[in-house]
Amino acid sequence: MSSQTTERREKSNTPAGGATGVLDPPAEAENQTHRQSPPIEEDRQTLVKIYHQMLLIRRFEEKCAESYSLGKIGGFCHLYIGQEAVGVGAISALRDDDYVITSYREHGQAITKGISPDAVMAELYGKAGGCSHGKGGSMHLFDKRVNFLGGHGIVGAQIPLATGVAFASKYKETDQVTLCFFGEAAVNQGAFHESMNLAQLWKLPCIYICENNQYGMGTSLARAMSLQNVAEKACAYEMVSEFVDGMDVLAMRRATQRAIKRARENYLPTLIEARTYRYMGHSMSDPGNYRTRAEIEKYQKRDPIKTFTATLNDHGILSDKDIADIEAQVKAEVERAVLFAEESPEPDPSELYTNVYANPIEN
Ligand SMILES: Cc1ncc(C[n+]2csc(CCOP(=O)(O)OP(=O)(O)O)c2C)c(N)n1
Ligand SMILES: [Mg+2]
Repeated sequence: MSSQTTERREKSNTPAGGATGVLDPPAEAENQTHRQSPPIEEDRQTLVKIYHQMLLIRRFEEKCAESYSLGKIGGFCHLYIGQEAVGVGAISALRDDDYVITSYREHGQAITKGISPDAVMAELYGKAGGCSHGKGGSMHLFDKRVNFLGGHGIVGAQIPLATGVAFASKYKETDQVTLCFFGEAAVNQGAFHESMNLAQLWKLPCIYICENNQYGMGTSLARAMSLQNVAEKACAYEMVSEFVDGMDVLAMRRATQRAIKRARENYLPTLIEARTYRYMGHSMSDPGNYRTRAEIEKYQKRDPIKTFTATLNDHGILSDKDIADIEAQVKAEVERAVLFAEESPEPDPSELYTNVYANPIEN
């Protein structure tokens, strides 16, 4: 092993966090973060759409938390609050016919890909008007019409599925790409490594986005992963990878655009590590005793929505009035989604076995 390799490994293996072992962004990313977002190149319409989507999913999920506490949403419910820039920035770079597949923390990505907030909220309420007809709930949102392929509850399960979808696109000679989101705890699964190997070997148009929010349930990354800079793992497969500040929506968009270009033009996969943070517990039933309020507040200071609001305001793209108008519009959209969910009927008992792919045991 060369001394250079040894040195890199030693550096990577050193937990960079404090008492909790939480990772800060690597030094170069920290500089980028504090320096500025990338220069703005997008037109106003695109920027307003991105802003609107981030705010919509933030307010939508605040309402989810409220409805869950009132007992209107049952089962598990994992919120994305704090991570919005990752999903919105990445999906904003896609074409409508591209695919998105993700984990159970997917309300925001589902809405951004084009499922209506009404259909997502109704699904959380377990109602017939939900995008999975009330049978999936929070963790299993699907809509083939917008190429949103779930919503998967098994950690890492979506990674080989995404690889298969990308294989199909290449086989059929379409130029569609697949965006696959997963948490950093999924990276320790064998399925991640098997997928990376085949995607690079077979040159598949798949973009793997690791949302490194630094915790898998209550376990910090430092306690569970030997090489904690996830992007570096791509070198084992000779795959291109990139580290991105996941609190910066435009940085996410640019990195995804670069990956899409590689995927569409040359059928090449990419691994993106987006370092981010979730403000809420792992799920609604998590009291979060494994981390401090100070740690959460540290990340809230760099809140992706607040930062983007300031950027757009500073550049004269959104006035104070525009910001207030969008806030009011979003509030109305969320209220309408709740009303839709409340008024939507319960699934009919006759629907029990439709679209269920388990064979009943035959006697
Ligand atoms: C194969 C498997 N093992 C364990 C679990 C239980 N589990 C649910 S979420 C989770 C943590 C996943 O963390 P991460 O991948 O970082 O995603 P995040 O929740 O942070 O978005 C675990 C261990 C599961 N659902 N599937
Ligand atoms: Mg995580």
